[in-house]
Amino acid sequence: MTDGEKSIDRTVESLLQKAKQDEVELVWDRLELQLPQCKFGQQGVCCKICAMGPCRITKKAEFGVCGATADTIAARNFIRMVASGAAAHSDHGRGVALTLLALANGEAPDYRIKDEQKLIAVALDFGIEVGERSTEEILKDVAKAVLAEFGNQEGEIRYLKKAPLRRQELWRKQGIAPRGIDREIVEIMHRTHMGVDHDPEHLLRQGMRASLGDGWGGSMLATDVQDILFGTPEPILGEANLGTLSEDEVNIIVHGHEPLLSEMIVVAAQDKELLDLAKQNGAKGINITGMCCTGLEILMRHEIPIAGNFLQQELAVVTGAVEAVVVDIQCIMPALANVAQCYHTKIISTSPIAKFPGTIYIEFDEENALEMAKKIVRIAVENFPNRLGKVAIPQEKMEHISGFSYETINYLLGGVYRASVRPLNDNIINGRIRGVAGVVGCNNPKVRYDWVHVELVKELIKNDVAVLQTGCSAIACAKEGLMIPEAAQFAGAGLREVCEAVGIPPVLNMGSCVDNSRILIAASAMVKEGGLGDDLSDLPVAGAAPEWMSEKAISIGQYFVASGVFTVFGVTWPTLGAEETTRILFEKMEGIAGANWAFEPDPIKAAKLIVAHIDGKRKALGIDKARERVLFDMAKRRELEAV
Ligand code: BF8
Repeated sequence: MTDGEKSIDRTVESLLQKAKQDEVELVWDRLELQLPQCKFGQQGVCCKICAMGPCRITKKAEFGVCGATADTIAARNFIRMVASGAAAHSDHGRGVALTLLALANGEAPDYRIKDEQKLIAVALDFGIEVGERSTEEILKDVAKAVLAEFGNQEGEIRYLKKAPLRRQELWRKQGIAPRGIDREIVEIMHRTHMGVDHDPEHLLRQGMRASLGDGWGGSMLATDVQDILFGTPEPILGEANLGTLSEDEVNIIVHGHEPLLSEMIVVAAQDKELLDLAKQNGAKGINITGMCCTGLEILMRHEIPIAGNFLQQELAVVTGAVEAVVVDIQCIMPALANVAQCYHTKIISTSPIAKFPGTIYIEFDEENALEMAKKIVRIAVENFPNRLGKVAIPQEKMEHISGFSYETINYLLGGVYRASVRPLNDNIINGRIRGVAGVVGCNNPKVRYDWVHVELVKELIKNDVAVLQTGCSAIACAKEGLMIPEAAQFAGAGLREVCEAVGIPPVLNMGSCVDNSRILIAASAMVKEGGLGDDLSDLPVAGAAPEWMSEKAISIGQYFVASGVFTVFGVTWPTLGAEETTRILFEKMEGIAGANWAFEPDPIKAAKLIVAHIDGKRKALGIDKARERVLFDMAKRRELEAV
């Protein structure tokens, strides 16, 4: 691949050239040094869970030393990915829930309840008495109830009840309703230990169960608690891409996933003393931008610009204009520390569970959150005079409208008094909107960066499929101008008409990766609203992660599928060396959960799979022929009655 072919994002080519001049090694260089990558690992048939191995399954050696088959090995590897992904999302949920409890106990003085309505809604979901009780009392009960979901041992997690009734029954019947968030993850680690569970389908069912504990548990709780603490997102006009970095201000990038610290950094950056200090150091001000999911969290709530997605984290440092990158957890390349050595950038890690050699470590402490944030901002401000004269900020930046929480979509469609997804269902039934796709997930340097996301999304909207987005996929489409109302010009006639009538883009940014739970809630509301079947698997909807790389993406895909949503992944597929395990995932899951996985790296072909799936669902619902609503007069009604 030439530099120009590595991405459709024009910031990439220029910064790759700068990196070469500055003799900095980046993710693409390291990938090249890894080639050719191990096929056994890529296809899921390398086992290293015990010291008799590692074993690789070949035609000559069909069994591992213990006798495990390719299918057992691939299924075990696959659900270990689910376990890790579910653990990451859920531990994030636990982290914000602990802050909620600290707030209730008066131990997190810098935080507030920003959305009291959401607090009441969550309390009601948990069966917590609201009545005349004080907010503080309700808050304490909610925090304890949320935390109890992680360690629950019996029964099932509470939020499963947010799904349509038919779906809940199916989960129970299939034995995949998660009992507790942590329990299902631990059980995966137990079952995949040497010599425990060897039946591929049995293993994959546990993967479904743990993933549901993520989607309807850890992730959903993370989203709700963050909405309580920081506010439920509403539409905002934002900017995306590296052009949001500032030539003459102190640039601080917040990167990772938890908004606990970044919310405080936003506040600290407005501190008069620090702003004065910035001026004393020759800067015009303090510019906060976001990266990856932490970036999306503060973008959605504070209009903070987003500097980029996963593959731009190193490039941001290469601009030479970043005084500090403040990181918390997940998707932070350890290479950042090396790249930063060539510039003046300080990498500041903050999570007690995520340390990076070669970085400054300032441990996050919710009792002194704002003070800590100020300390971090001060380090960045004092670093401004150290810029090395190697500054090159790309021009590219794009406006976008983001902040489409489920509540906002409801309100935009139905208005304040009749907030509902009814107009969405009606437009699906009358055929203006063919269906809905959730396009989410990461970037992966193995494919042309951002291109697969953008091509897939463009093809979908061209076919009247409305697109809901989260994570790095959302940032990719924001950068490409697909999240402004004018993007309706790329949509098919029906979708365009609806977008223009409601005043929304055809591609909606719903937030970070834990916010995929918002997509589950929106889909459940579509079922409950009526007219589109009585289970999530009846809906003309689909999911996709076309440039995935992380285990979290596998957990997300698995809970989409286990929730009845057909899901297509691109790049590579981690069980291709095991025929039966792959068959269960691609063909047999439909009989268990009402949906299958699919693998298709070509975005146009992936879009075709999604459209064909949506058309199949429309046919099953009897709405495959576009119908306009006909208003019957009295004569017509009498005719009907006569029949
Ligand atoms: O959780 S999309 S690269 S940043 S894993 Fe990571 Fe993937 Fe981006 Fe957010 Ni999600």
